Amino acid sequence: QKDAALAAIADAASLEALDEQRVAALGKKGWVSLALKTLGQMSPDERQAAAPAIQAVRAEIAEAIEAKKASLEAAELEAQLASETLDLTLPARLAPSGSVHPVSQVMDELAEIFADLGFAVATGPEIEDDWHNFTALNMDESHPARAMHDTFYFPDKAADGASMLLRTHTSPVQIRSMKEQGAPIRIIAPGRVYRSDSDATHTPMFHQVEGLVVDRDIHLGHLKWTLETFFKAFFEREDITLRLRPSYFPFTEPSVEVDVGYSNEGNRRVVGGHGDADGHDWMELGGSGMVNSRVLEMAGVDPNEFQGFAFGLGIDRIAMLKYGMNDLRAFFDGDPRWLSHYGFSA
Ligand code: FA5
Repeated sequence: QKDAALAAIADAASLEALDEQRVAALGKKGWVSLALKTLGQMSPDERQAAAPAIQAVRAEIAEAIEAKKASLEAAELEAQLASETLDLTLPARLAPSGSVHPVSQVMDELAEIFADLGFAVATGPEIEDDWHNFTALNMDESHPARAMHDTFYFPDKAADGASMLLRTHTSPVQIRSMKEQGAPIRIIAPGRVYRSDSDATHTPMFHQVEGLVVDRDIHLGHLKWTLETFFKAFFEREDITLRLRPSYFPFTEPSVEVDVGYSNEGNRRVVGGHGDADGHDWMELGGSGMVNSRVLEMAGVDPNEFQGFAFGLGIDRIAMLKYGMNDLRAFFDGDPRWLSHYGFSA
């Protein structure tokens, strides 16, 4: 019986099976326990002869059970560890990741290019007063050009009586920078501007980058060179063609509108080549000109000593051209699918 029990213990496949064997041998009604009970009915001599053998069997069975129990527990732990192991060779699931918005990307790029040309970055408030946005730029209260800006005004005036508005262009930063730093000066001012305006190429909030260079002996040639050099670097092509078209802004004289030549490839506009060539056209990117001497005066710079040029480019239009996007409004819908379509997110 002992050998059969030891074999069954050795064969127990689980802790439960092992416990059944323990009960069968060492439990109250187990065969080892019953054998021990028979000792009570024996004479002292008989008992002395039989007891050691039965005790030894009990010890042997108990020891076998303990040993088997330890090995079953070790195997169970092993199995658990194996099933809970991380497989580090599995490819990781990609978490959705954010990305830089194309407009921010363009602002970074253009700041870098202009930095190489010696321009510092200047900023001004988006909530601006009437004087900086209009009057100091040679648009007094009755100036008809004010009407073209579709201005968002605040209903209440500032404490000093100034009309407050959302700046309609980055040009007020020209005034603030000249008042702060005087001349000579060489800055760009990228930022948000606001006009009550919306269609495929106009949004109520958009971005401009202002440029201002004031020094001695500055002329239109410097303006043209600067814009041409910038566009070549920005669009990464040598065949950029600029057209400076006579125009009018109250704060520049003479004024020129800046057009760039492009071709249509499918429904995508690609910058490059002469706008008058077959299959080409011109796209207006911004306004510019020689800073009006009245503006220099109002900003505290002596127009007899200094001249300057200024430009204001639509950053969103430039971004559309660079990345082949068609509708300006999609820029500000915040749809991640749109961003990823243009390769801007993971
Ligand atoms: C101006 O805002 C002048 N301040 C530019 C300037 C600066 C001229 C310095 C001379 C010297 P304009 O209103 O044309 O000009 O706007 C300039 C550019 O901003 C436009 O050519 C266009 O690219 C962009 N723009 C204008 N309105 C919108 C709009 N609603 N949405 C997107 N881009 C616009």
